Amino acid sequence: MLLSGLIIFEVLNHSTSSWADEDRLLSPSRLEMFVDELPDMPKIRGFDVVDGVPKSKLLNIGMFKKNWKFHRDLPPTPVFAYGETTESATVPGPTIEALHGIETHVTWRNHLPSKHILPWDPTIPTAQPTTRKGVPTVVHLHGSIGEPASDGNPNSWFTNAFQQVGPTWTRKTYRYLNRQHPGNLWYHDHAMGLTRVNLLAGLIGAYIIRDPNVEAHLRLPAGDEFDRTLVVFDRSFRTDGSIYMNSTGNNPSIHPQWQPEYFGDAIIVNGKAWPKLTVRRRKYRFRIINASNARFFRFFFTNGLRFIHVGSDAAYIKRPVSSKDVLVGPSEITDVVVDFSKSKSKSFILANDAPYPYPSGDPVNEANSKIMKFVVLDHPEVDTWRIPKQLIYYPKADLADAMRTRYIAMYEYTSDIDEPTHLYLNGKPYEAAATETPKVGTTEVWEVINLTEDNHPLHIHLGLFVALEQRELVNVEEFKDCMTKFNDAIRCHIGKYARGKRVKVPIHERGWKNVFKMTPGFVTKIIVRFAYLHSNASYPFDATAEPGYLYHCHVIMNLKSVGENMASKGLALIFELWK
Ligand SMILES: [Cu+2]
Repeated sequence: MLLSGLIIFEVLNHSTSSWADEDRLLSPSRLEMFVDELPDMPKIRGFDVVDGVPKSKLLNIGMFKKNWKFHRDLPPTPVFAYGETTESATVPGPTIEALHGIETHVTWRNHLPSKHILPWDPTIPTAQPTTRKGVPTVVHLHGSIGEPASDGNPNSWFTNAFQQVGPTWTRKTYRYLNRQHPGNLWYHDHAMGLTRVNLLAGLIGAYIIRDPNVEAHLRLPAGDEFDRTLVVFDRSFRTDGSIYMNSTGNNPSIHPQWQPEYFGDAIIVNGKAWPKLTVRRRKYRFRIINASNARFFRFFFTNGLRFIHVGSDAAYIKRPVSSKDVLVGPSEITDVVVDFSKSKSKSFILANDAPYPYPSGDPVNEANSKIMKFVVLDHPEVDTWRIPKQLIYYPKADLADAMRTRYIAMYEYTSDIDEPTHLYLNGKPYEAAATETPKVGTTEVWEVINLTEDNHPLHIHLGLFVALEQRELVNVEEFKDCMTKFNDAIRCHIGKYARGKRVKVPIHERGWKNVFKMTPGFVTKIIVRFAYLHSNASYPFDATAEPGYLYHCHVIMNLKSVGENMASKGLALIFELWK
């Protein structure tokens, strides 16, 4: 197996002062908060039931251009939306509900027009149809353990009616095995160079794998009313309702349009800006997905109500953990229970205080510090849901089992004007040959060295990992100089530098994850497992097949590359940055 990591990510320039058509930008203060009800996205069952027996199902989900109302007082916004029909397509898309052990097959169909609704930058390696017509798309199911050909490789893109396809495209219908542990996933576009704009346009949606055999006895809040998915992201709008995206790059002479990170001031939950939800005095479960391109959220309730964590990313944690706030990076999922019977106020706000970019960017403002409002009904309720003492335990990763240690360094390169131009993983461009070769069924230690200024959520496809330790680097500039020269953590004596303070992994993030927030100036040790968690079984598919898998930073910018040159038996993981 081989695993090639290359990241090219960049750090942002989110300064609003450089916006050329600022006059057309809608001030978020023009939109009254908490006027729209929180919608629930349509649900699509990923299986059939025949004579009481669940059976595999084929879904047809399209991508459509349509108008979407993000707020009562905002004109309709042109978006790209997932759905079974144009009429039923939504932003975010429908929530797919899959059943453990029953396959869901999806034919993802591109019905998009010949031109994109957002500016994209041709100087970034980008999927480009030879006809120059059509919007390339490809769907990745984040958190899925599945075959490479159904993983949504950035070069497996396709345009409307499959008229044009990318170099690694092989199939119209993706096969999701759903043999993994139950939990929360999400699907989103992953097309080369267009991930950032395709997500901004609306190509995102939730996917839940349920396993009643191991979940029912937990008696966590269940059913449409008490078990809800919240897809949260930030956007800016123009006065005509259209999505605002700066189209002047931060390094105009190098990338005319490319902005390394996107931040919007309006906070959208399930497709509405700052919605409200009336709740009963009882427990609810919220599966919260941060679908922003670059914004971190540190959620908290203004009345001090607590989050009771039951899962992180796609897996349950061992036992519930209570906290006052929760930091959720781009692409991360937090799964919590909130007990509204404990609320001391009739209404309160789910708020955010994470600087952007995180952690050392601008402080939040009036608009982006608010997420949504909760109104609690007066009358007491009999609550049959509970919070069990134990959730689901998956065997721990044992360091002694680790086959080897890899060092993964994130570097940032800047231009003459000190603006970021690109970020590499291990100093290699995206197109470089894969250098690492993990084996299916094994465990490895990765030491992730973040030499950039920003926190970067690292996401690994296929494998799951546990974050063990975060250790600050001392004399980081000296170490960076050496690494920039030699790109070799051992030769640069990493041990001499990785001896600053230790920062503990938050208790609710100590389970198996597929994303972890890599603190700048720190080395984070993770233990990665390439096997099923619940059974320890190896994969029932050839994980070494082309076109491999990626690992990447989930501050969505653009996917900068998936090497064509991964060895034929490679489990190629490539860094992307979600910017
Ligand atoms: Cu993923």
